[in-house]
Amino acid sequence: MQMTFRWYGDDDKVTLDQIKQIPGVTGIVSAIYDVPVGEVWPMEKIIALKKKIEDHGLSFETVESVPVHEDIKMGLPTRDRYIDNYCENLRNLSKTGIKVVCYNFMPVFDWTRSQLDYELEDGSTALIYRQETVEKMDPVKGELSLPGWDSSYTKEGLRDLLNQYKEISEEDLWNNLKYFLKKVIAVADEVSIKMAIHPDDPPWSIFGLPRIITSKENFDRLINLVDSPNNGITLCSGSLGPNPKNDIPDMIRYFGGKGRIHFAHTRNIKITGNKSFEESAHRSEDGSLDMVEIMKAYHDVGFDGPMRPDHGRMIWGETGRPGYGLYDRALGATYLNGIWESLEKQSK
Ligand code: DNO
Repeated sequence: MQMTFRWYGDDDKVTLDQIKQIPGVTGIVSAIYDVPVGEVWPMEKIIALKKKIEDHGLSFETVESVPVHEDIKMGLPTRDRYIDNYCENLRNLSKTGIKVVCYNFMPVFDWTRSQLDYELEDGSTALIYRQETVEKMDPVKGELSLPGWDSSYTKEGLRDLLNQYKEISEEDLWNNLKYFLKKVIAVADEVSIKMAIHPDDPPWSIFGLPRIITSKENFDRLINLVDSPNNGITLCSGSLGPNPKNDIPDMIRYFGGKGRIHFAHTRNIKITGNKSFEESAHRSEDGSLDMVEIMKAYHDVGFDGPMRPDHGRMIWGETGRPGYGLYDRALGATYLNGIWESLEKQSK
């Protein structure tokens, strides 16, 4: 396992100098953020990003994410151009030493929360999701808390997009994913890039949109759409965890045993009701997931890919990008590294 940390580039309040000082963090996960979704990332931008990271003594082998254009998810005739661009990105990334590419296939909205600054008992703030609040929200009116969303849509653009999705069923989305993967995995095979789909967060439909990457069964269907070792997953415990039916250690053993987990997002959540949860601190005691069992499953399957701590709370007065401050994620990385060290020693 290689412990990594997500960095949003020069606009990130958290600096590479700070990340470098977190014990045991040796790699950066990043992306090119100023190119519109669906376009080709200029090679010089990729090279400059890699150089900056490596100049800080950190490695850069995982991209999160190369986003998938909505026309691909909707299966529009224009999708082929965007798929060609996607393949071009993979070729370019592989030339600069990238080994893993994370992406998602969530229609319109990436990860979604009902509040970004909910105050927990200890005075820290966290992101939370309450189904009853989300049900009352109208995304077109801009009432959503969308930390990870492409906010470039106008109100009209968003309304049109949501209307277009009314015609698209879960099965349509599966077909569109298959069409995408057939072309993209062929290139991934050619250039040795491991594709790692991120599960839908939360793992159920929101605003009536189809969502399919939500469970063990669906991950299994995904890896069989195109049967290549490069067609794999990002196992995100915090995205899958809000559904108590998702047995995360079992999924790690199953997909890790098949060599299909290419990237691990490891964080805890606390289930607070039906389809409701808070993003807790990483420790098992603070949330609903057993983090030792999760790390043990990774250890048992010999996971040797990149892992990162995931969303942190805001603590010690820190302000910044929701979920992506420095302090709590650094504590998370250290906690996970501690469990890993203990597992390593016990297995010798
Ligand atoms: C949230 C992230 C997601 C993830 C994308 C992958 O914090 O895990 O936004 O990067 O879904 O494409």
